Amino acid sequence: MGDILDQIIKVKKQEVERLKQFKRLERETRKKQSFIQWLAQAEFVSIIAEFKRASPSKGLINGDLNPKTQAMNYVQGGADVISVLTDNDFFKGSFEDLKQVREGVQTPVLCKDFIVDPIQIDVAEESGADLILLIAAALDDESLHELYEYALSKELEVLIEVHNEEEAERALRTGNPLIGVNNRNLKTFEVDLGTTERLAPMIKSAGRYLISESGMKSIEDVERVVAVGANGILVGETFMKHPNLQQAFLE
Ligand code: IGP
Repeated sequence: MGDILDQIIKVKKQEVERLKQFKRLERETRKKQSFIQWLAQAEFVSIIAEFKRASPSKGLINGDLNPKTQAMNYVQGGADVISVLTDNDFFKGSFEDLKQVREGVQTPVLCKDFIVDPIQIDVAEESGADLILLIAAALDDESLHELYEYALSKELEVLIEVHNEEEAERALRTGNPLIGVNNRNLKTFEVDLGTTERLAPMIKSAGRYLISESGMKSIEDVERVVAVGANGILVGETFMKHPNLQQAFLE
């Protein structure tokens, strides 16, 4: 048995087979909300607030919250984007959660999943996503490029997630303007905000938008990543526990 990311990908491939059994009607692509356009004019760090019921490292976080209500709370508290974890096996989320969030908010919505096949992008799009996540650690270069191009063809924006220099280089090579640095190592669950500090110069000097993801619990944490040029922060657990975003970082 490999690490947790290997396990997640293995289960994900079974899910993909199930998704493929439902034949889909071709529909017109929906008009999307652009996070990239928002970032281009943003004066402050943008906030991506995540609907995250559970995680393999933390277990249940606040598993029974209503996705629509929570997303509306997030927006009222100042969130610019809502991220929804749609993985069910390890994070207890679903595409149904994504649909409900979509009903509640006008902001861009990010589908957070372990995407390994275009069919997942179809389902994300149909469920109301404006953006999708692609995790460099979970994809070889060929799949990364193929899925990236497929998402763009559906008029979705893409957040490419990296955790080290090699992944950052691969992400930069796609030309994508939006790069997420995950402070949590998906193989060990260790969190280190130093990861954002280390990779920021590479990403910023290439003229891309930098999103710092995971492990932020205080204003000091946010200040640390903003100091190295983060254009956005992605926060799950802390906001799930304190739906009032203004207070979440102060307690
Ligand atoms: C949120 P946190 O530590 O604030 O709950 O982290 C988000 O960054 C994290 O859920 C995440 C994630 C991922 C989850 C980042 N990348 C990839 C699943 C898959």
